Amino acid sequence: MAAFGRHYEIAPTLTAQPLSCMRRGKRQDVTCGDRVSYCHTGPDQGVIESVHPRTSLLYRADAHREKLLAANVTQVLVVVAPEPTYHDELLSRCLIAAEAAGIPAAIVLNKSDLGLVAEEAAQALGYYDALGYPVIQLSALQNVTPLQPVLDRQLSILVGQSGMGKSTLINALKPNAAARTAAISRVLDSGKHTTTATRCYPLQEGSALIDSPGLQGFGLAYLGAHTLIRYFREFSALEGQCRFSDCRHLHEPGCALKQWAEGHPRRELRLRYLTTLQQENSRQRY
Ligand SMILES: Nc1nc2c(ncn2[C@@H]2O[C@H](COP(=O)(O)OP(=O)(O)OP(=O)(O)O)[C@@H](O)[C@H]2O)c(=O)[nH]1
Ligand SMILES: [Mg+2]
Ligand SMILES: [Zn+2]
Repeated sequence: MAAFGRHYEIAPTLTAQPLSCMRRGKRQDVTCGDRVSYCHTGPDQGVIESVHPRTSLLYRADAHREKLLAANVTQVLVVVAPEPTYHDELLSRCLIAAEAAGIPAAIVLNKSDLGLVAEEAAQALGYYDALGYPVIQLSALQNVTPLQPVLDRQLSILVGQSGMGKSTLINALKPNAAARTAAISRVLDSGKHTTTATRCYPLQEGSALIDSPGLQGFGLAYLGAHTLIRYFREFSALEGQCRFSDCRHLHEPGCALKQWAEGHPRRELRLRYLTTLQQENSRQRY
């Protein structure tokens, strides 16, 4: 039900009173959404003995460390907002991680009440919509009904930068949730990293929503430099069509990706995300 540092909350059912737990040993191989075997060490305390096989695992990693985000989720919802400014590359990385984990993803554009800046963000996100990542535009402060059908019968996770309004969404969807939220910093154009635990909130029967701490980056070190292209929906069909089989899609002549992207700023941007990740992942040993 919840994971923070080496502490966990587990419950036999979504609505039961949770038990405060530690993992046996020093392993950090358990995350929110996991099914586990445990034993009681006290009336409301326990130890996690083992982690059951998962249907999905969303995680990030750099060369040194893996960080599990959630297990068994059936849907990833990347939350963005016009204020603080969302980072398009981070959004892309969240989508790549979902793609690599085989989990369907959608984008929630929050704070639609902010007017023109929200309109501009919606336009920029049209590119992802065309790729098949639905963009759901709403205001957590005014009306979250556009999200309700999307959540039905799903275990969904909200991911995104700090200050995008993930916890505010939780509170709007589940009035007694009392998830902590905090005002953004206009000076720093950022959120305040208010949420520190990953926590699962049961909604109507059969659906639940996981809130997670704001992301500052999203390392994908576990994806091989040469396989990355498969997780970019618009480029995957062009795999193997460059003149040189070892094309890095940078300056090589006859690059199918460069040709296709040329003159289209959004495509060029995504190609840069791909080549950045390729360089990142070929430099570091994982
Ligand atoms: N105008 C407007 N403000 C919103 C909306 N949703 C959230 N906010 C505000 O944005 C700020 C940040 O919201 P949070 O819900 O704490 O953001 P978060 O994504 O959970 O941030 P972290 O927990 O730090 O990752 C708060 O001041 C919210 O009131 C919205 O739809 N419109
Ligand atoms: Mg939060
Ligand atoms: Zn190429």
